[in-house]
Amino acid sequence: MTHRILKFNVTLVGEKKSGKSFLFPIIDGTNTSTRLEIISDVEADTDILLTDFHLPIEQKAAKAHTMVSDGIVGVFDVTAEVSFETLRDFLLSVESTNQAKGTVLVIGHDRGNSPRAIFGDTINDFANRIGATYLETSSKFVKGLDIMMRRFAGNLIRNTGM
Ligand SMILES: Nc1nc2c(ncn2[C@@H]2O[C@H](COP(=O)(O)OP(=O)(O)O)[C@@H](O)[C@H]2O)c(=O)[nH]1
Ligand SMILES: [Mg+2]
Repeated sequence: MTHRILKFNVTLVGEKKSGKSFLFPIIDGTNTSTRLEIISDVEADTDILLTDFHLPIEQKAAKAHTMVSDGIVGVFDVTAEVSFETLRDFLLSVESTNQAKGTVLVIGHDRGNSPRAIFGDTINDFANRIGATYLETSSKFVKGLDIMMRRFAGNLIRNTGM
C-alpha cells in the first residue's frame, strides 16, 4: 500500500489569550498559519494548515475561513466564562454553514492560575449539541492533545471520504 499524505485546512479560533499559541506552534499574532504534520488514526497521514483567528475581533474573517476549511479547532480558557461564551456563540453562528460539520474540536484550556469558571456539564451539553469532540488541556497535561489531534486528523479523512 502506498503511503498517503492528505492536505487539509483548519480554522483555529478562540479569544485572545485563551491558549491557542501555547497549544499549537503558531507564530504569535492573529491570522497566521502553521503546518502540522499529523499521523492520523487511520491509514493516511495529514498535513494540516492551521490558521489562527482571535475572537471576537476576527469573527468575520474566521467565519469566512470556516466556509473553505475542512475543520475547526476552538479554544477557550476554563477559568474565564466570557472566553467560553465567545467561542460558543461563534460555533453556533457557523454551525449551519461550515463544511466542517462533524469535524469540530473544542479545547478547554486551564493554565492553572485562576479558579475554574466553566464546568463539565455546561461544556459537554454544548459540545454534544454541535456534535463536537471535547478535550481538556492544562499546562501540566498537554499530552492528550497529540492523541486527540491524531483522532481529529482521522475524522477529517473520514468526513471527506478520502
Ligand atoms: N505557563 C503557562 N502559560 C500559558 C499557558 N497557556 C497560555 N499561557 C501563556 O498565556 C499567554 C496567552 O496565551 P496564548 O497561547 O498566546 O493565547 P492566544 O492568544 O490564544 O494564542 C501566553 O504568554 C502563553 O505563553 C499555560 O498553560 N501555562
Ligand atoms: Mg496566539
